[in-house]
Amino acid sequence: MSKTSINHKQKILAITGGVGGAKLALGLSKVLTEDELLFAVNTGDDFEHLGLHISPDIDSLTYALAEENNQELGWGRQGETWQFIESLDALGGESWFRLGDKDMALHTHRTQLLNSGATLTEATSAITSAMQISHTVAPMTDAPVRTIVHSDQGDLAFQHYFVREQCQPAVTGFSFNGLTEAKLNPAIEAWLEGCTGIVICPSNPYVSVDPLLKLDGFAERLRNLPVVAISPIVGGIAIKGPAAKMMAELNVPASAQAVAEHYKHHYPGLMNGFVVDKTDAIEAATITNGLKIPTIVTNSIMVTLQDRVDLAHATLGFLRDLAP
Ligand code: FO1
Repeated sequence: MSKTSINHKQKILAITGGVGGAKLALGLSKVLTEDELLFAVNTGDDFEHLGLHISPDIDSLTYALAEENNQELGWGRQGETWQFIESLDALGGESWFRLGDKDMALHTHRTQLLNSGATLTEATSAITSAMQISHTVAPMTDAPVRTIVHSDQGDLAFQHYFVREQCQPAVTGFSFNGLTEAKLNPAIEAWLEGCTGIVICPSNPYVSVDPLLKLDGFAERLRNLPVVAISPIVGGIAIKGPAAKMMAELNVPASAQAVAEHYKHHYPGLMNGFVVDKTDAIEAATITNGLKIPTIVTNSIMVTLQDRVDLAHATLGFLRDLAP
């Protein structure tokens, strides 16, 4: 895939978390060089497990950018074997969080780097470099931030909700332990100097995007930049993950429009543009005229690599049109 030679310098920040966001991230990485694009990643899903520091959203993005991600599962690495986790299970260990044999190398290496004093940013850089990823994958912060899911089965750590309980509990809300004390990753702060646009990838607004936007006044720092979000909801369903179920439980319609309303309500003035799938073309007019957020319609269901690249081009073209 040839890199598009943009006639003027672009410096894009892409906000991503989870599997849906990682799909567009790969498309963006094919269009923009490492000097034009930086990824800011949610770390609220992180947790300590089996003595390991697990960073699922960093890993989903890393494997996606390395084109090593497991397309069937959506998470983890392709071509996996499961000897470790099955042996652990046989020993009576905790096997509900499926750790593949190759994936285990990444978790143990990261944990060893962190235990030897590296920051999460440094550990992530060591791993992405080793996997020949040229773009920067920046954790939103190096401080510990942990998403807590409030539900009808009590307060749950994110992975307990998402994997152990398989998203069954009905959610009533979310909180982010450690968020108020956490500082924005300096690498992200530095990138904002001269940044020409922000892409909010099609990630879960509540648990993948909100932690980032609420961190250290980050949303305020984006005020005078063109910001475009791609809806993670298409035709009333989330392409991947529990976003639609969460919305239903929060008495919010599972629609692209409701995602736009979420961002407008919580971050007034932040969103300059919204991208919906052609399935939801009818909502585009309502979002544009009702919410006063210019909205474009395109194909946002990414099956092939070309779909990912096409959505990246459509989003970047929209950002350029919105730039002052
Ligand atoms: N998701 C699952 O639904 N089941 C799993 O067993 C599982 C294991 C896993 C291991 C490593 C990793 O990086 C991610 C893993 N995920 C698993 C996905 C993960 O829970 C989610 O991708 C994010 O936390 C939500 O975006």
